[in-house]
Amino acid sequence: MAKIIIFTEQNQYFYVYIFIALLKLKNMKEISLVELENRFQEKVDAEVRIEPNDWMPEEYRRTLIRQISQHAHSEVVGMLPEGNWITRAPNLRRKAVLLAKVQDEAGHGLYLYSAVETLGADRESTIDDLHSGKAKYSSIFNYPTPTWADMGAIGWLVDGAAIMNQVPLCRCSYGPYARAMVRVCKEESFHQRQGFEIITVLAQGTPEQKAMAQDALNRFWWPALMMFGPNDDESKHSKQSMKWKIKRLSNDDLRQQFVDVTVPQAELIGLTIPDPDLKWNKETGHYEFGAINWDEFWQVVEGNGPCNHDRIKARREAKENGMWVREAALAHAEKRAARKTA
Ligand code: FAQ
Repeated sequence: MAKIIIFTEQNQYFYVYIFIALLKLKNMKEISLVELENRFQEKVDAEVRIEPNDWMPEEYRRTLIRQISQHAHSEVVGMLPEGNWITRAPNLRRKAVLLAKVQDEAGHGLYLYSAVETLGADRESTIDDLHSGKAKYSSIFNYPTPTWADMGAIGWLVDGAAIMNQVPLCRCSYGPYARAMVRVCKEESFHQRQGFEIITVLAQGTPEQKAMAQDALNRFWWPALMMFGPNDDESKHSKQSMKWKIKRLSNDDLRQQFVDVTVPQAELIGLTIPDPDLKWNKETGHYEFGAINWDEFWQVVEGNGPCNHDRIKARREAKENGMWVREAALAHAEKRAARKTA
């Protein structure tokens, strides 16, 4: 039976008391949230890893889901430009190596999707976000690979840039992401060397082969610099991500490290970096480089790059065409479970 509360002189003190108690409870809740956040930051500052069952701010969780799922999508979409050359590799050794490399990228995607799941996100819906265009993936994979030299340029420059960015991520505050990165970086360093070997062989080959290597460098150099993301003052997530030690180095610092390491490699194999403003600065101990075309970067990120449409179409079709395998596996698992309970 519903009880009607009548506010009388006799019970008014009781309700005032309840009201004050509720206010206190609300305050306590706020204090404890601030306290939880402070304790979390102290842990991060003391380099204690955050694990899936630990308390974490909701925004920290969301930032990790965003970054790790975008990273996973990049690995998987990143199989496509090189996958384009598996059937046309120039010899058996090159074919076997390229096949292994592309399979490694699939593996990286799988570790990363698993890391996303530890944060409570649903793997399939993050993949659907990629297919619907809601989720981003690295801009670099929207450029075409018309020649074999592009396999060299991708390994050398794209995997080279990926390592530069991912080695600091091995010290990310979130345990599952940091641990996945350790294995990923070991494999990426093999990828970088196989790419550098391809490009070196071409650069030392016939004039046509050298021209092919130079052309690949010309096309991939600037997009590789864009991989590190917008300049620090335009990077909306960097400040908070660095405070939480998700990111350990800024976009610009990593880009500079990449330029400093890569320019001497190009010189060593007799190729020219396509940047007339590139020069060594003795005082800073770094290379100065020309202006990046950020307009092009944002166009590609927003879906208007040369291959965005084809890349997403290929991923969508892969899911649709593989659906019967999932359905068959599920039906088989259900049948087995039913047999066990019977
Ligand atoms: N492409 O505030 P920030 C690989 C977006 S793996 C597209 O600076 P943040 C292996 C960014 O998401 C390559 N979008 O963002 C391989 C954000 O948009 P949102 C992938 C980009 O997260 C090799 C907005 O711009 N690696 O190559 C890009 O703090 C060969 C504002 O930017 C990773 O994902 C971009 N390049 O810093 C595979 C590493 N840059 O989300 C196959 C992990 C920025 O607000 C073959 N990720 N954006 O809508 C990271 O380290 C970071 O997420 C950054 C961006 C550094 C990429």
